[in-house]
Amino acid sequence: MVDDVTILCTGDIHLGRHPTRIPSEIDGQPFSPRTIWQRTVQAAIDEPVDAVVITGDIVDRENRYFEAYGAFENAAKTLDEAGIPLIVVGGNHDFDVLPRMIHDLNLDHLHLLGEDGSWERWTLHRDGTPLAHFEGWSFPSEHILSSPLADYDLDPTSDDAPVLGILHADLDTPESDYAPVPTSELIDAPVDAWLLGHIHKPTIHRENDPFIFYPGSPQPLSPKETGQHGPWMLNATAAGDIQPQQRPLASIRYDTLDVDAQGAKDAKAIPPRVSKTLEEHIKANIDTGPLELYLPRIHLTGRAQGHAQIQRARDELTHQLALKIGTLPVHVESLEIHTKPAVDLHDLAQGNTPVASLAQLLLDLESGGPEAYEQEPLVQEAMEAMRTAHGASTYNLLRREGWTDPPDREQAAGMVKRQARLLLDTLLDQKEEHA
Ligand SMILES: [Mn+2]
Repeated sequence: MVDDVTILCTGDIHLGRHPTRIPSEIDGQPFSPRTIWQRTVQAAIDEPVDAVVITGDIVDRENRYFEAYGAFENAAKTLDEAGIPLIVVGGNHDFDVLPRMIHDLNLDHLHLLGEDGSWERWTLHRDGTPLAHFEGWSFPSEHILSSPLADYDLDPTSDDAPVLGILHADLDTPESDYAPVPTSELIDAPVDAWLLGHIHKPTIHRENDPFIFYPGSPQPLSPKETGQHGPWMLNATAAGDIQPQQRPLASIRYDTLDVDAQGAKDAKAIPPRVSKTLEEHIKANIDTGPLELYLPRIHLTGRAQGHAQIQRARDELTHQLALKIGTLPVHVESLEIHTKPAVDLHDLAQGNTPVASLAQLLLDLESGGPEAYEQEPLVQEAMEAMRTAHGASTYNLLRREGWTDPPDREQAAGMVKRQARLLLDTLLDQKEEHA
């Protein structure tokens, strides 16, 4: 009978990258992933855990020679001095720099597994008895088009200690350039738990036989990475059962929240509604412990008489929406107006006026039926214009970083609808003013 083993696990730290959309008036330095890496190491020592595991992309590709090296090194040395093993694999971002960093560091308790794309096992012992086996594979190059499990060739273990697989890979995404792996291959391998990297959103895919999960990035890095982030405490029994518990060590959090603007008469009505929704949401769903900044994206929904005015006041509103809830600073990262004017399109579509044409356009587009084809030339024209804008050299960097995709038909139709709504409501406002 072997003892339980406790592991602190995280992935995708991306040292050198900074979380996006932090307001410029705030010092971004304390929000760098390096701070959370230091917190993670401190948590490992305080517990203390039997090992720390990182599932790849420790260092961000874009900034690997600058701050990343030192940020990794200092905390790794602290861990080494505490005698806690650190077990890592390389991902698509750090396949080349990580092996070099680790060889230079030359620490006793730091283990890079599966260098050059071969499977490798390292066994943790306590008093001469195996406590856990760690099996890992590292990216040998930036792009890997096939499943690394095809090369799994390790001999079976001959004791009771749990086997933990560590792999940077893209689960159930066959067309991926980043080591596509089907869940079935992970299930078939003689491994009790799979600790994966690459996806930044923390996700448990399978509770047991085997346990499969992405710990996610310990600090979220963009508004797409919503929800709670932080490293995970994993308790593994000899039978290979895993008890996972996330430690919410991240200092920022992104979320997307709907705020009901139903019946709002003007822009003034919005801030109190946003504050109320935020307050309730934070109280009910968020462990604010180590959080130092909350960056929600707000979707305003509902039918509002003040729709056009709210739309025009968007920038102003976004700035007004910096507040504190309890002691937590909150900055609305962006405000998206999805409100609809409080009108009946069928009534408005009667007659031969600009308002009637716009109302008919909206009815056609929203019907999704054959009527929508009537408006197809307009949608195509909008798409062409959006693609031209997207292709402008100004956006070269964004495109290269993969932060922006060329607009598709659906986005063009959405844009036409939003603009038609806006125009319709503006015309109605003017009518009201003249009346
Ligand atoms: Mn990756």
